[in-house]
Amino acid sequence: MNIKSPSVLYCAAICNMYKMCSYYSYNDDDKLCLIHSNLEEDTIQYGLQWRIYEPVITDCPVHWDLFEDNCYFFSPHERSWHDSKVYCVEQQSMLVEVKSSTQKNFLKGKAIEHLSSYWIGATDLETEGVWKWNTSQTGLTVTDWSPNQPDNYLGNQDCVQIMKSEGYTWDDNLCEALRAFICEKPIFS
Ligand SMILES: [Ca+2]
Ligand SMILES: [Ca+2]
Repeated sequence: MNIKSPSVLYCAAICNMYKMCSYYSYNDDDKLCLIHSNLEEDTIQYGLQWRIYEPVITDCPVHWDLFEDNCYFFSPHERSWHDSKVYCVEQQSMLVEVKSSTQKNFLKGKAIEHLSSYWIGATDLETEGVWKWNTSQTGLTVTDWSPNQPDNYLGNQDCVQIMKSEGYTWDDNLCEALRAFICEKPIFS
């Protein structure tokens, strides 16, 4: 069975989903992925374009949580929004970007579990009132604003936090405020 796959990493992800997968091969020219239960199988294609890979056990780093193919780090320490972003980049990750309601609920659940407010990756630093995910530079399709937020209080709130005191909904806050923060990176990276 040839599976269309945009990258060898995606092929690895497919292998990871099948218990029977003990090897996978990838054809980078045609962007095709093959899953094998063993190496003797006659489905293995030894054409020049094919390379065979052994699956690696994939898991999140220590202290990171797995949710739907992404790893999340809930910081135990507090930083400004900018310093939080720098910390995430240093860990080959980004300040979390919320793209689905299941992900939003996962993050909220973790914040409740840790009893903490957290910076997330949304800002209106570029244009007041226009909220964007900072790393991907995309607009917000999923939000969880607190009532009467965002309010740009005192004309100086450009960074978004999950706010403990408002039932872990979202609030725009002063970017220099010290908060815990959430980093995100794909499990295959
Ligand atoms: Ca603002
Ligand atoms: Ca606010």
